[in-house]
Formats: sequence, C-alpha cells, structure tokens
Amino acid sequence: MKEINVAVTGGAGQIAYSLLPRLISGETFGEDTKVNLRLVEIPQVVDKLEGTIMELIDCGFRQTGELTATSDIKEGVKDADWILLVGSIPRGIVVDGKKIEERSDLLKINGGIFTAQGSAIGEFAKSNAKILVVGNPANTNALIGKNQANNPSQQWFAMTALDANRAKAQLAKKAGVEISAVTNMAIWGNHSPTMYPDPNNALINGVSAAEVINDKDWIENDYLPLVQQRGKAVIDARGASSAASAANAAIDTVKAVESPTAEGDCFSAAIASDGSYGVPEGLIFGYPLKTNSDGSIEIIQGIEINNFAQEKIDVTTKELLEEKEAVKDLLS
Ligand code: NAX
Repeated sequence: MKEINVAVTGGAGQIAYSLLPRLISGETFGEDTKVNLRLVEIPQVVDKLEGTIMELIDCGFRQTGELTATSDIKEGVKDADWILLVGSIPRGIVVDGKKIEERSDLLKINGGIFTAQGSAIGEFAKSNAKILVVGNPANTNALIGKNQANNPSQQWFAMTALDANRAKAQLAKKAGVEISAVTNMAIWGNHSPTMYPDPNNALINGVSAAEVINDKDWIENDYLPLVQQRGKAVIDARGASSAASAANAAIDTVKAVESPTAEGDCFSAAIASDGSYGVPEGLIFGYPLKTNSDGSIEIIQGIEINNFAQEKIDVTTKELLEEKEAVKDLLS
C-alpha cells in the first residue's frame, strides 16, 4: 500500500466529525492508500481527540494508518501531503470578554491563527503539499496562510465546493433533472454571500443552465440569493452551521484535485489569481478549475462573462480586496 500523511485542524469540531472517517476509508485517497492522520486542536480541546481516535479505530477501515492528536501545528503538519485547515474561531464567540461580531475582528483573530499555521506548513510540510482551507473567512485565511508559508511549490485552495454543490442541486431541482446532469458549475470569488454561482456557463445535459431554465427572474431573484444565503439558512434551521455537507465538499475537493477533471467539465475552488479574468494577482479567488493528467491545476480560460456576471464578479472582487486590506498587517 502507498502511504500518505494528512493533517486536519479543528479535529474535534463538527465538520471534522463527518470528515475524518471518510479520509481513512479508502474513499478519498484510494483503496490502496494507507492514511496517517494527524488531528490538530487547541490545547484546551486536544484531549477530546482521544475519543475521536478510538472511534476512528473502531470504524475498522483497512486503509487506516497511524492516528495521532496534537496541539502543536508543527508536529501536525510535518511531512504532510495534504492539510485540511478546518479549525477557526466562529463569529459570535467571546474572546477576552468581547463578543466577536464584526467581520474585521473575525478576520484579524483568524488571521492570527493562519499566520502561525502558514509558516509551519511552509517549513515542515512536504514541498508538494496541498492545503485546503475550510475555516472561515476561507479565502482570506488562505491568503494569509499561503503568504506566510512562502513555499511556491505548495498548492493552496480555499473551499467553494459546498457552494458549487448547493448551486448544482438548486438548478437540478428547478429543471427537474438528476443532479449528475448539471456540470461546469463555477463559483466565482469569495466563499461568502457575494460569491457568484454562474448559471450561464453551468450546463444541464450540455446546454447552458440559464437557457434550459429560461426564467431570468427566478435566476436573479430566487436562485442567486438561495445559493448565496444557503449557509445562513442551514444555521437558522439547524441551529448549527453546515457540517455533513461541508465535510462532503471537502472530500469532493480533495478528489477533484487528486484526479484528472473529466474532459470539458470543471471543479470549483478558490486559488491564487494569476490575473485571469481581470482579478488582481495573488487574491485567493474562486474560479472554475481543471486538474490535468500530470496533476497540475489550471484556471479554465475563455469562459464568456456577460455584463451581469461581470458586475457580480466585481462585487466579490471588491469584498476580497477589502478583506485583504483589513489583514494587511498580517501579510507583510
Ligand atoms: P466547530 O466550531 O464545530 O469546530 C471548529 C474547531 O476548530 C473547534 O474544535 C476548535 O477548537 C478548533 N480550532 C479553533 N482554533 C484552532 C486552531 N488554531 N488550531 C486547531 N483547531 C482549532 O466548527 P465547524 O462547524 O467544524 O466549522 C469549522 C469552520 O468551517 C468554521 O470556520 C466554519 O465557518 C467553516 N465553514 C466553511 C465552509 C466552507 O464552505 N468553506 C462551510 C461550512 C462552515 O461554515
């Protein structure tokens, strides 16, 4: 069996609870890959991971390798092939007697976490490590982490696959087709309510989804807000943020990066912009991506952006630039 090392932060959180068994079951990295899993948590919580590890052992997957828990990020990411940065501080938490409600405060607090994690990854993880940031604000956390890692051969992603899955599900439901009929789903920009889930370039059985649905009013006034606000709707209904679907999207992202993309299709994740589609270079921006047969990741070029889409892309770009400005002290 091949062996890989995978580190997951936020190992005692609710997303991790759905995610971890699927990382060591053969489903994500293949039937013939043994997965050594390092769970990383804050010191106050790290002891709980013993229970998680007991459960993972009790799943009895033959692909399960060494399972360890640590509160030391350097130890967690040492020689890691994949690092899933799930842990972060949620909005509403009380830190030093102050309730964290403002996005700018949240950006700074989580930014602090991601500077330390980024530099540990840059120094100790494998030089070809892949890093998926799930913890919010995911794009800007990835920007900070990547900047600190300063290791260009490592590949950083922020997760937008959950948004893509949500967007596909809504289009399929509206068109009355199987979800597998919906392809080429691009999420442009930030993993936030400003994202643009592109219905013109998404295809339903090979035809533009917007054309198939043929209902501009529904697309602009129902579909877009529904996808953009889905995270909040889940919180309102469940009393907790998306966990099973977020874990599923993280697995989808790892698989999409690890295997060539089907001809003509794409997958969604945010990566450092190379200036494509007029987005400032370096911003961690949601694009339609393709994994080539040599494992390289490419931003799909030549996608038609109409005026409506361009307006939406401008809004989400502006938000990401504002986030970048809010954490500029952490980027130097
Ligand atoms: P939980 O609060 O259940 O778990 C987070 C865990 O992270 C906690 O156990 C906490 O102790 C740990 N943690 C905090 N700081 C840490 C650090 N420095 N090192 C290691 N662990 C640390 O949250 P959960 O529901 O699991 O969500 C995790 C993150 O995912 C949140 O930021 C959430 O907003 C984000 N999400 C991102 C999504 C996406 O599509 N990109 C969707 C789902 C989710 O909202």
